[in-house]
Amino acid sequence: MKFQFPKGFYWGAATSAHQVEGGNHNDWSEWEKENAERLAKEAEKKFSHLKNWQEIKEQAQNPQNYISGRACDHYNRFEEDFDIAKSLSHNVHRFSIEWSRIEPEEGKFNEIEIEHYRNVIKALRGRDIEPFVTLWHWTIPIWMRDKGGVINKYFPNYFSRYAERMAQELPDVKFWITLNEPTAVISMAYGIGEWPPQRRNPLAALKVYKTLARSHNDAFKKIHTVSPKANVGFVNILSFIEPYKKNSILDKLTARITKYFSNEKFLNLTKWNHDFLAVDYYFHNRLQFPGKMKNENKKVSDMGWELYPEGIYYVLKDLKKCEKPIYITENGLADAGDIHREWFIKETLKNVYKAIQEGVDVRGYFYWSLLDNFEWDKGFWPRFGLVEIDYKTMERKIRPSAYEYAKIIKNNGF
Ligand code: IFM
Repeated sequence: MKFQFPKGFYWGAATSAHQVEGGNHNDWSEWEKENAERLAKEAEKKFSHLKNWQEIKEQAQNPQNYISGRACDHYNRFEEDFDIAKSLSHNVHRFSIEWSRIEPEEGKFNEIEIEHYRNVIKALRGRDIEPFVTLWHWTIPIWMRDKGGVINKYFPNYFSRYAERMAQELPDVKFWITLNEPTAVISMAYGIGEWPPQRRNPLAALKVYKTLARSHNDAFKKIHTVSPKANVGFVNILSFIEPYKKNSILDKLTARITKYFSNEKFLNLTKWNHDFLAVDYYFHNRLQFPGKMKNENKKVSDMGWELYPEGIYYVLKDLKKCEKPIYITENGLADAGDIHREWFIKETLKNVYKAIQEGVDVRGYFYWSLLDNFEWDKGFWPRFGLVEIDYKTMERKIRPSAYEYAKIIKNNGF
């Protein structure tokens, strides 16, 4: 075996509530209804450059594609899905709790929904799969949206009250993730302004850094008060950012500033409050002043994202100085034909292995995602799953790469 991982390494996959459960009612589900027609009309302009445009065209131009609806019906089929994860030898699974189910009205917690997530955890434990539980994977209850959502200065109070309640209700959870990829929301909702509430405003974006950082910090403390031994962190989406020309001062400055806002600022604002670092790795940004992407794009996913597995090595090396255990809580690609997935997972793992050999304390890897799912404003056509979903019949079909990943897991390496 060439790439033998440390004993006890966690191997699995991740999902998020809104993307797989179905039947959610939150700020996103409302936004989808209002924007589906527009997104379908814009599809050609946005995606016709993709090599697979002919294959996705019909779906991408259909407004229904942009409605999460029943998604994968995972809410009702989680047992079946965890059977699949078990059959693929996963020993860990990351999922999220849907806040809008738990607290559909301000201050009123729904016991039935709490019980649902208790059962989800039980189902994982019953299969010897360790749960990593995310409390906020972007969607918010309607009442919170009506108060302004994440920009409301009291958002941290509401969020940490919910987090505390969850810690009380689910005391055996060992790994809590407060927030998923806060900087993705900051940039997509408040920077670029494409996601709800589509507020393109740099000052608002700066404010949201603060409200979300406080949300994490407050939740971190509250969860620890309830469960002193729990491990609590937030998920940071970290890109490998480099200047296009190594000797250009302006390119270097562009890369430096981008790196600060996307990789470092949030971590600095939450500095003392992590038991572990959680990293989602997808992007390589080779930047030319004043912000042009100059990636080589030798291989790209179905969404046109560059496949650059070697970047994870640099991201991990950068985190070594934090001296905390690291979990790769997401890494994956949209690849409907399952052409690159096995290669991508293996290349990524080689680079993770290299970082571990150089002293970085990486303890787990979660492929994104266990299932094909609802990819936010792109809808259902991007296929990230180890398991393919037929959205008409809800049939699950394991992709060949998932079996290759299972072999790696069984051998704790390859
Ligand atoms: O689907 C998303 C997920 O919700 C957060 N991380 C990135 C994934 C792929 O875009």
